[in-house]
Amino acid sequence: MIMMSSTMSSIKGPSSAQFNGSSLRIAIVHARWNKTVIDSLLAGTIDKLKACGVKDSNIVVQSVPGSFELPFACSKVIAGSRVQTATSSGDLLGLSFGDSSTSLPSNKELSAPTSTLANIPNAPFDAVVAIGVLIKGSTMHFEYICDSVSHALMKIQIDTGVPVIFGVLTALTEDQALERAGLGRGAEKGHNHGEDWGLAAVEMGVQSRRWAEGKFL
Ligand code: DLZ
Repeated sequence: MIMMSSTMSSIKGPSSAQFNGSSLRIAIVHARWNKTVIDSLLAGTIDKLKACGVKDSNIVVQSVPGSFELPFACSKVIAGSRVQTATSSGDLLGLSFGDSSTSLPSNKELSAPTSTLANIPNAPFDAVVAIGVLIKGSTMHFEYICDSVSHALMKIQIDTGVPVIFGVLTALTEDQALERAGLGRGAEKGHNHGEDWGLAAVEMGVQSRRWAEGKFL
C-alpha cells in the first residue's frame, strides 16, 4: 500500500476550470442551524460567485430554519423565479400571463434564447446552492436528515432542470464542520468548501445553458 507522507499535498478536490458567471442569476438557500459554520460557508460561496463575475444584484440569498427545510425552499425558489420571469417579460413585452400566483409558465415559454433572457430583470435562476450544516448527535436524527435531504436535493435538480449544488456538510463532529468551513480550531484552519460550491454553481449554470442550446464545445 502507498502511504502519503504528511508533507505530501492531498490529491482530493476538483481540477480547476474557468467559467464566466457575468450573465448568471444564482440563488443561495441556507439553513440557520450551526450559524458560525454557515456564515463562513455562505461568505466563501458568495466570494467565489463574485470572483467569477456574478453580479451582486444577481445573487439572491434566502434562509430556512434547518437543513430539513432546504429541499422545499429550493423547489419553491426555483418555481418562484420562473413566475418572476414570466411576469417581468410580460411587462416588458406588454403581454399578460394571467394570474401569476396560480399559473407557472410552461417549459416552452422559458426556453427563450440567452440574449432575450439577459434583457429580463428577473431571469430564472441558473443554479441554486443549498447550504446546511448537519452535525451528528446521539440519536438517529442526523442519519435521517442527511439521507432525505441529499436525495430530495438531487430529485429537485433532475425534476426542474436547474442545477442544485449540494452545500450540505454532514459532519460527525463540530471540529469536522469547522475545518470544512476554514474555521479549524488547530493550526490547520482547513478549506472553506463554500468556495467550491460557488465555483460549481457558476460552472453548472454556464454549462446547463449551453447544453440546453445544444452547444457541446
Ligand atoms: C433538529 C435539528 C438538529 C437536531 N440538528 C440539526 C443540524 O445539525 N443541522 C441542521 O441544519 N438542522 C438541524 N435540526 C433542524 C432540522 O433540520 C429542522 O429544521 C427541524 O427538524 C424542523 O423541521
